[in-house]
Amino acid sequence: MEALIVVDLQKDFCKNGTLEIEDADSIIPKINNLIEKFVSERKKIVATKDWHPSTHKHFIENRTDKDVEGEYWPTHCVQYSKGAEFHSDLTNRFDKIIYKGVDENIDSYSGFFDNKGLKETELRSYLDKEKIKKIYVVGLATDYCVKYTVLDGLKLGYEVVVIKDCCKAVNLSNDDEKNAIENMIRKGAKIINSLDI
Ligand code: VGL
Ligand code: ZN
Repeated sequence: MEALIVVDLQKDFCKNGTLEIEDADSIIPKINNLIEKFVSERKKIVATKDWHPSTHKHFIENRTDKDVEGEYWPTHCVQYSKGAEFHSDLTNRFDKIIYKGVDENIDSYSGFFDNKGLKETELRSYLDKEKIKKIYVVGLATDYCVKYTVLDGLKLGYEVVVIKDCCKAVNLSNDDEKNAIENMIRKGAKIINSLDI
């Protein structure tokens, strides 16, 4: 079986969000078309949600002299906040929602594991229960949560397809999106366009 994985399409990453990704809103109609297609084919659709406690150590606002490993970000996707909601235009036909980044000390870019590889979400057990072997990944952001979800998916043995025009990158550096795509291809992901599906 195949499933669609919609990564972190939450208000805080979209227009006027606290961690706004350029042009993020433009992928929503294309993702909605994919959702319709997967619904009509009776295939499962999973969404991930970045779901941080307000005390999250990776928020710039909570930074102390004791540095944490990894990046700092503006406060975003705080549990139960408006910014953590799905974008209002996104078709909510999800069979399963995976919450990640719930630990205040450890960030979690991948939908499968936290950044230290210590804790696992329900994603793998859900996919395995549904006999899903191939996943199509879309959403935000190409160079963070999409990338790490794809790399973990490959490590776990799934066939992984990234629909590139249904993803947007943070691009803290100019080449981040390009490097992320190259990295995912090198590790075995297939990159396609939404028109090719
Ligand atoms: C993400 C930065 C911080 C993402 C989440 O969804 O790619 N990026 N938290
Ligand atoms: Zn986050």
